[in-house]
Amino acid sequence: MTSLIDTLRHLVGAPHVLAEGDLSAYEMDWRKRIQGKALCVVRPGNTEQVAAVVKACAAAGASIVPQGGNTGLVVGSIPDDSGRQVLLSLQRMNAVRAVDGENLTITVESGCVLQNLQQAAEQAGYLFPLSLGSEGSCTIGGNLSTNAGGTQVVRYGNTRELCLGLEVVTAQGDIMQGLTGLRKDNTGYDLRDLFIGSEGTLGIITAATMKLFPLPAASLTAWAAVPSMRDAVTLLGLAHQHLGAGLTGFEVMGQFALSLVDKHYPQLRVPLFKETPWCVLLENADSESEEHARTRFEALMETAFEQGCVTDAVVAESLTQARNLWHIRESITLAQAEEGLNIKHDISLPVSAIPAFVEATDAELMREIPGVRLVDFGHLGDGNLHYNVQAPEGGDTRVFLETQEERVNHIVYQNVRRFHGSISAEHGVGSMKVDSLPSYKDPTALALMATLKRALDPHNTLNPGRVVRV
Ligand code: FAD
Ligand code: 2HG
Ligand code: ZN
Repeated sequence: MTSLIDTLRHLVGAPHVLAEGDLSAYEMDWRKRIQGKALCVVRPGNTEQVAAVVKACAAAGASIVPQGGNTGLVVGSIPDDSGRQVLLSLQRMNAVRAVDGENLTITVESGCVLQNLQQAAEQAGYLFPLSLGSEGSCTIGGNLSTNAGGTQVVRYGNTRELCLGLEVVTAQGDIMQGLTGLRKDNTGYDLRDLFIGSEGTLGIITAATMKLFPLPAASLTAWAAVPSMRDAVTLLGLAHQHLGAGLTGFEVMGQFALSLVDKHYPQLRVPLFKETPWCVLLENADSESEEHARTRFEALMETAFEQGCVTDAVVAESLTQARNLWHIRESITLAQAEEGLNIKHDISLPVSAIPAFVEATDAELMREIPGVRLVDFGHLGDGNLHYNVQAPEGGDTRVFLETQEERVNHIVYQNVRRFHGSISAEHGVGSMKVDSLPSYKDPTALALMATLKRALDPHNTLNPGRVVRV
């Protein structure tokens, strides 16, 4: 294996192959649950180098774990503890290659940090709408590989819907040049969509052509107190009716989730949460004038108050206030991490089933594990809940995970099945759900996934043991 490290140094330059010192930024998962050990971390600077690295690793029989910003939440981007896997970091490949305003596209390398991509789009006068709490460190390659969702999906779709073309290095080290900005192309199988969401198991994404949108002319943000999850769903229906395509975000947050933000970040001044079990954060971004947008927004809130699905509300008066409200929402993950290790779920359900799911699952968990604390929040507009579970107050969180995680997952996943949902809407499968998937995925679909993995990566070089076992 020393000779592989030497070969890699020769291919990408010695300073870009790290084999000693503290590599925990690459080897530990974001949630600090698992620490792996890589043979080395290799940081290629261009697509040809990525291809050469893959060829060298394949020839040496070493497997590769691709990594972007290492913000993934399902342990898919760190090496195992064998000390034999090569961690391939895309971080140096972060250039914006081109902006085509007339075609409304931007072409970027996969290591481009999402926030830098958003800023590049804005500087050119356009919107790149993908938005996640981790946007300061996650990369577009990671977003594509996990088909990330975030807070604008209700209007713009998941990362998949935002992508037109991909450049990919295959498991054999060949370069698939698919960086097209075409919106229509029916020349055969859709390989782009195969790589999107494959979590680094089928190919390494090195660049992408993404869609741009006009910047909205007006944007309104409100924070509403709602008496129940059923009322939150009613409010969502009203928002669709009143705002149409102007509805860009619709997030729900439970009282306990917000109390954690209040506890760990009191300076954020969480509004309204003390008097209500649920809050909703909704956003209306419109191509119409501010005045038109405001009239429609006010009509929505008036109807919601009349119907009783909103009992109180705060409407942001400035961009700064709107940003502060979003910041509170985006801080739930960090506040939960401050509170201690926890169990995460990123489930999806038909929106209509969410109130019954929450009622049934809350009751079952509280009955089975007295004192358990439920951190419910998420992208209600997309039917996607982060149904997270925190140890009882004062309990040892590691012991809680060791003794209760399987049981908690079983209860949650059984209810997801009962209400016709999916066990992962956003974060993917990684290592954390790979052994649960066979119980919840259609067996024919799972067998086809394994067939594809074997066909594209017969030697299991790319991210083995993640998504599907072969
Ligand atoms: P990594 O964590 O480095 O990798 C993720 C997976 O993609 C791994 O399997 C890795 O092997 C693979 N991969 C990475 N880059 C490539 C590449 N170029 N080619 C092939 N495979 C690759 N997720 C959401 O969907 N919605 C959210 O709202 C959201 N909010 C978050 C908030 C916080 C605070 C945090 C910490 C995470 C959040 N996430 C969210 C999860 C995470 O940020 C996303 O999954 C993100 O897309 C991962 O990007 P990354 O660059 O960090 O990828
Ligand atoms: C979010 O929506 C992310 O904020 C993270 O998907 C969710 O912390 C979580 O469970
Ligand atoms: Zn999310």
